[in-house]
Amino acid sequence: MENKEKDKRTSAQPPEEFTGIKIKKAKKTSVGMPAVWSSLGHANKYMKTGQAMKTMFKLNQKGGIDCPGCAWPDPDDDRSKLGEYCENGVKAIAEEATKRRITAAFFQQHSVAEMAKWSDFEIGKKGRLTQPMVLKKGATHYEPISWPDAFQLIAKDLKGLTSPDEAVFYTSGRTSNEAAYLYQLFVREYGTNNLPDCSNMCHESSGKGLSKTVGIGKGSVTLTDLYEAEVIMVIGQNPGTNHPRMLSALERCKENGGKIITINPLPEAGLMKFKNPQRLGKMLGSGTHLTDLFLQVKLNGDIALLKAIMSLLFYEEKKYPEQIFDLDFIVEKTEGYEAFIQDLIKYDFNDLVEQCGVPRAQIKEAVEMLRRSQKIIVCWAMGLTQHENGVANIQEVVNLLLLKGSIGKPGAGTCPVRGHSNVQGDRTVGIWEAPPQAFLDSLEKHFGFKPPQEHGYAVVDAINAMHEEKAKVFFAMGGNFISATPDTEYTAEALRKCKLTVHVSTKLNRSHLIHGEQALILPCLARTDQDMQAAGKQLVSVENSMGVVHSSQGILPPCSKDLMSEPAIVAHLAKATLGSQSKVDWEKMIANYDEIRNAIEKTIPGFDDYNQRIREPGGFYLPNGARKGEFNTASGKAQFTINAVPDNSLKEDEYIMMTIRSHDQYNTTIYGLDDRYRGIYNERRVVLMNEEDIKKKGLKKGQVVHLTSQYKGKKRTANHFIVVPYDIPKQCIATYFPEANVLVPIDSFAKYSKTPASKSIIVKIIL
Ligand SMILES: Nc1nc2c(c(=O)[nH]1)N[C@H]1C(S)=C(S)[C@@H](COP(=O)(O)OP(=O)(O)OC[C@H]3O[C@@H](n4cnc5c(=O)[nH]c(N)nc54)[C@H](O)[C@@H]3O)O[C@H]1N2
Ligand SMILES: Nc1nc2c(c(=O)[nH]1)N[C@H]1C(S)=C(S)[C@@H](COP(=O)(O)OP(=O)(O)OC[C@H]3O[C@@H](n4cnc5c(=O)[nH]c(N)nc54)[C@H](O)[C@@H]3O)O[C@H]1N2
Ligand code: SF4
Ligand SMILES: [Mo]
Repeated sequence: MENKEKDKRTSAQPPEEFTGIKIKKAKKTSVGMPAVWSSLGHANKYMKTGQAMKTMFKLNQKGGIDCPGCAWPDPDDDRSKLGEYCENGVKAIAEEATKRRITAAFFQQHSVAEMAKWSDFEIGKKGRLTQPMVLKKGATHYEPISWPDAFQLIAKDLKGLTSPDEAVFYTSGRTSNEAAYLYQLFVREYGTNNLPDCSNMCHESSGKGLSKTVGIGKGSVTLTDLYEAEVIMVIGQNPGTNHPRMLSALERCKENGGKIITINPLPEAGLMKFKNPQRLGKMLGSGTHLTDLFLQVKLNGDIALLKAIMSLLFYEEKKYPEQIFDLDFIVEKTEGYEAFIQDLIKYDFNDLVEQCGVPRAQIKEAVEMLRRSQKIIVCWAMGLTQHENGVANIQEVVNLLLLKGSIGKPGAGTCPVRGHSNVQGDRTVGIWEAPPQAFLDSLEKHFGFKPPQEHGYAVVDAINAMHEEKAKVFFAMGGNFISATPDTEYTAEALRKCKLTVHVSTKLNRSHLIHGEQALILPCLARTDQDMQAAGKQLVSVENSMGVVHSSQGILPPCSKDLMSEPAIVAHLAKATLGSQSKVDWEKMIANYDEIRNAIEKTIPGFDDYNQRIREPGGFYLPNGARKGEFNTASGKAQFTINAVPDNSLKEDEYIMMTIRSHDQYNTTIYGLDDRYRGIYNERRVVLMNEEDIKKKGLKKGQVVHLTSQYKGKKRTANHFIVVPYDIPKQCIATYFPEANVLVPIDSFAKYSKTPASKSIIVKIIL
């Protein structure tokens, strides 16, 4: 109890302190020389010089190291000799291959309460974790623990639970296929499907919406399709910051005569104009205009906008029968067209225009670009998925593509752009609280144990279960749960109620500081580190956003002899927990990761000759029905769906808020304090507002305000944000994630996918 009282005083949120804001004009062009300087400066500041060079040469090259940044794919053909990576890839590498170290002495010096007062930027800059640490019951400081003792401690608590379902096993998306597969195997043999992951907060809405409509929860396009498309729509995504090399693909599409429509409440610099750093000639010129048509939609106005576009297309189709829609495709390959059209024509066009906030003339321009095109790709990310109607958003995108027959042929299709570098692979190999029955059956057949049949907790359910003390052990394979999840204070209470919280991590983060009765930090090898096991140097594999599985092999000497690889941690934990009852030969699995890949090959379709194909340069594509126009739905047809236009009505003093990433962060890892493209420097506690709203509320640029959100009777507050005038629609505002996560209500999430609605939080601004 005493310990719990003390914990309550450590804040679960970043400190509400300012760092000294400078505001400049938002940029119109992205990348180019400033990005190159920025990334090289970053690498040199934090890494040993020789190691920085060595790593960069291997980054994203065939047979090299997969960038631990985002999941954007590498070209199948020749890769740029100037380096097949971006500024943020370099930052991601510099962050994990930092020369700084955290030792036992560091933890002796700094109490948990003291560290909790640091900003995320400060926490992240302390360096790599180097040995296992334990926070004993009632203790104020972490202290060293041996690996065997750490595994015994966890095993004891796991074995002491009334049911395996009282444990939760989280995964973040950097974990390799090999580690993820072994992890889910252990968790399922132990007896639970409680495998929530970062995907629950990310593209789960895409997975759910796409599975239902086109029969596969992944995108259908390849990089080459992007080059060939006639129109690419980029909706709710900021690739200039979050998937920088996507801009090169958009540039190639434009060079081939394609057009780009961007739908976003913000005119994101990266999408407007781009100087390609991989092509010298391009970098020195004035840059390529990427976006042909920018539709500045209101927050969560996408369904209204898409319906407005589709209504006009339908009107055109009536004028020019069979010239606008692909009726052959619709008849042969889809279901639900008539019902969809019946619903569509019910909407009043003027209402739709009002609801989306995009001028009528621009909607017509979009229709002009789409009406004769047959090869359309829609790319999207968090701007579509993180709403209560996130799944409906995706289904509405699919409706548009189905009308145009734009799926299952070259140059056309769905492109949900994935976040973490292996988040898609983790799901493919079994990190899923709701596994398909066929997969469970296949595990049973191959390994001879009965996996749990009931579905487990996704992220939001897991938090609630910990709150209700139905879950008592929280284990995280990577990630930063407290800062990534919604409703920070509520989630903190949930974690503090746990008997044990365990984090397998490369770097210190806030989740180590908001802990259960006991806590463990288990330091692991990172993507860039050499992984040596009994049979020699190991490689791992990852799947990118377009379903290509390829290898990655670290080259740097591990920063401490006390690090373990993620698969080794799982294997040792499994042995300690399951003992001789286990049906799996864990030692054999980790002696040579080929054994893990053999097991994947035997239990998951699409991985034939895994060990051979993973060693081929560039890897291999996983099967994808939608890509071939085969829809693996119950009826074998793609499904039109009816999705209501969400009600975004606001009271006069209310705003709809999105929580977004700055240019200098990777999720909860804060690389720096600048958001260069948006012209915001040295500060993260900002709220981006429309100039007229600022005036109307009697506020001034630079003024400090507080934000509150009220949802289902509960009020949440986040203090101290600096008002920054920005080109954003009226009554829409933006703050950064994770500073504003405290305002995201735990019970505001997408229907079907349970993805927290962190892009449409209703807030008030108070003084
Ligand atoms: N450098 C860097 N790279 C990253 C990450 C990172 O943090 N840093 N994170 C990785 C991860 S895990 C992910 S999931 C991706 C995230 O990549 P993004 O989804 O691009 O990231 P966000 O910053 O969340 O940006 C969402 C974009 O959607 C827009 N938006 C918000 N609401 C709406 C809406 O209602 N409608 C429309 N049309 N647009 C809207 C915002 O203005 C913003 O441009 O990036 C990955 N890559
Ligand atoms: N409000 C709001 N909340 C959001 C979002 C948003 O847009 N708005 N976005 C959501 C999204 S899209 C996502 S994906 C989640 C992200 O949620 P998470 O994936 O949980 O968070 P990250 O910040 O990516 O995790 C960073 C930590 O991972 C650890 N790490 C890094 N590399 C490795 C590794 O190789 N192995 C291991 N074991 N650990 C490693 C480091 O310790 C680091 O501190 O956040 C979600 N939360
Ligand atoms: S686009 Fe993504 S994967 Fe490619 S180098 Fe940049 S951060 Fe890494
Ligand atoms: Mo994500």
